[in-house]
Amino acid sequence: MRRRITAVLALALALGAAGCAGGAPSGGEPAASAPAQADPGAVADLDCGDGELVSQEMSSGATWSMCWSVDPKRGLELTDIHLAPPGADPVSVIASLSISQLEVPYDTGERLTSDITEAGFGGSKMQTLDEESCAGDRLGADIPNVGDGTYGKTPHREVLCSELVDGGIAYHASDVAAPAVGRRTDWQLSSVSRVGWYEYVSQYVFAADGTIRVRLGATGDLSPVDHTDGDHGWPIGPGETAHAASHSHNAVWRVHWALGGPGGMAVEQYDAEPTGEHGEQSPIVRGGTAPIERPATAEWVDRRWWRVLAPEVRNADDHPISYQIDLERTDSFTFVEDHEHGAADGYDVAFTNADECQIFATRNRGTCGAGVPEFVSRGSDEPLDDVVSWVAVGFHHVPRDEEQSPMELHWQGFSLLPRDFTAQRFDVPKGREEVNGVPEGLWQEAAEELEN
Ligand SMILES: [Cu+2]
Repeated sequence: MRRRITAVLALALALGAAGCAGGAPSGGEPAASAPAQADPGAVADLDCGDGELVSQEMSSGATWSMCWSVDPKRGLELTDIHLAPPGADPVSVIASLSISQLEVPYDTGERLTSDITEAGFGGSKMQTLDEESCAGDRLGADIPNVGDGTYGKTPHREVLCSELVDGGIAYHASDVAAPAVGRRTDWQLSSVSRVGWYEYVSQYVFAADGTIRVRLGATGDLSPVDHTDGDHGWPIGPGETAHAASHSHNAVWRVHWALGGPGGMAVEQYDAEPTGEHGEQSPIVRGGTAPIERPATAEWVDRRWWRVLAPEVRNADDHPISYQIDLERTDSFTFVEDHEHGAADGYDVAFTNADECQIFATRNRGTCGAGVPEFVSRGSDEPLDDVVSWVAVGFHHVPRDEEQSPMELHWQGFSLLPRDFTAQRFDVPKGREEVNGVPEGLWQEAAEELEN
């Protein structure tokens, strides 16, 4: 309860600060699904169970709220993620979000770890934060030293860092019609887990515009026992000595969506292809979406992206609210485990219906399948509805001299972008309130002036 009050207090302070900074948000339209209430409390009223509620008002006037907890295997898990546009009620976005496997195969073929299912990011692997590792608020949780806490001690430790940072320029736009410059805040939630010689930062960045950036950072030390030759590593000692073995960090996150509420969702893939025809000035490219109706895996190609949408929940422009999965062009991979279990190709993203037994992307236990390719094939004749996205982001790590020692953090991840969550941006600056579609009046005159 104390945490809740602290969060609300922080919210009031943030509101005050936003007011002083000027540029008060005004134009964002609430998503149509939000039930009308006398007092649109921006913080979702959540029952977090064993977890804790955290919330943050952003520079745009939007408010994020969610529960956080620590799973012995998956480490930091965020649940019931809600986003309230400025002046509107919170809208459900994600039911649960966490990493679901981190596989590290060495190029020598001599080592393979599945860090989430073997070691885990929670329990004693999760590091206690201090002033150096967290410049924001350090939040505590009961972290069992052994398994789920049935045995051993369960100390209360500060393991979550909640940090509101300057996110740089949000927009910088034409001084012809209505000059506007604005900065934005980013809210970072992160934890640190030690697995072997590596230390991993699990980070989720909630941005003022509704974007969610999912990140895994790796630091610590290169393995002191994995050295090889020039074909499988890189010399990090003097001359041609100490070839540290190259390896991959194969990460998959599980995103269980609850866009506009649980279930009732759909998935689409967008593609755009050059037609081979040329217009007056440029090649003609044709693009559009196609439904992914049943569980499936998909691979990234140029110009391709996916979105999860709530067809029944509409913004003020009558567009279904959705979130886009943006892979930010990273290394593709096929899990070694999957390949050994008959999967011909890897995937960049896969879609399944939620099943509480389907938790780990590989080495999943139970009768519901050993990993994502099996989850997909088992569910392939049910229509997608209660959508889970499995997002795969790899990083082929060739060690560098500078990584001794310790290793500078290197990051891999992806973004989830709101697409049509609201009819306009959350924080419409003065003079742009009416811009929604083809702009009129002053804007047309300005456009004509620019053309001439
Ligand atoms: Cu590495």
